[in-house]
Amino acid sequence: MRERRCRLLNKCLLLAYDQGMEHGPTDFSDENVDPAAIEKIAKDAGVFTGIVFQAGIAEKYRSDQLPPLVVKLNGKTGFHKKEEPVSLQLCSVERAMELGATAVGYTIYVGSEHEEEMMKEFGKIVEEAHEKDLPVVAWMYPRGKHIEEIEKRDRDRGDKKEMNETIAYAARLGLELGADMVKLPFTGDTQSFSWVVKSAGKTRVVVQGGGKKEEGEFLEEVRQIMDSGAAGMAVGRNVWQHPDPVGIAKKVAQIIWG
Ligand code: FBP
Repeated sequence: MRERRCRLLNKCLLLAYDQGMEHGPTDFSDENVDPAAIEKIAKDAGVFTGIVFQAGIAEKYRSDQLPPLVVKLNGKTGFHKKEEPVSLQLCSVERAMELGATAVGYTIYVGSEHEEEMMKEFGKIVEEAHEKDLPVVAWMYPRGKHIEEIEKRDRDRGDKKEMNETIAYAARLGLELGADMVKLPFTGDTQSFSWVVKSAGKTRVVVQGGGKKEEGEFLEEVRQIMDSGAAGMAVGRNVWQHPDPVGIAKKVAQIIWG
């Protein structure tokens, strides 16, 4: 494994900014709707080990002073919430490299009726990216009606046993498919998340930020995630929707790197 792939395997803090495709501009304010504002946050904070863009933004806003670029290769809109989730490849590995990517990202909706299609596409991406010595980050998100059934069974029992085991399954699936890093939801406690991290083996684990939370709650979550043995965070809204994005980014980095 050459240097470029190793770099992603260390502790990391990725700044995610692909929500414009996934959710539309609804997440944005007058300021952070401008990708240039996100670039300024990344530059001023100086703590991010990567920034996640879709190809369109990477093409128009990429600058050399930014953290290493992770180009997201697939994505979907928010218009099909009632259907089984599926997200297919929109950008090639080759194009991502032309745009300056130092890693590529891809979402698999684990448990969706379309998971096989995404796994197949992801397998080919891993093959091609690794041939070019490019690390691959897999957003492993359990979603769809089978996952909703699991959540319902957990709710009826009053625990999160099955869902936590599903997140560990998603982590393991990432390892089996050849991901260098998996991005997962947090289970909510250190004990269950340590099992998730163990299940991922040599595939490093980062955690999504999710919707904007109160600062104390968010930072406590980051502490628990790091105590579980995770490599770091891949966070968007909890940074750029914060009144002090640079300040919160530095606090997260302080927890990750101590
Ligand atoms: P956040 O930290 O803002 O949650 O970003 C993480 C992320 O995975 C993004 O990369 C992606 O656009 C978004 O969440 C998808 O959110 P969801 O699938 O929950 O709608």
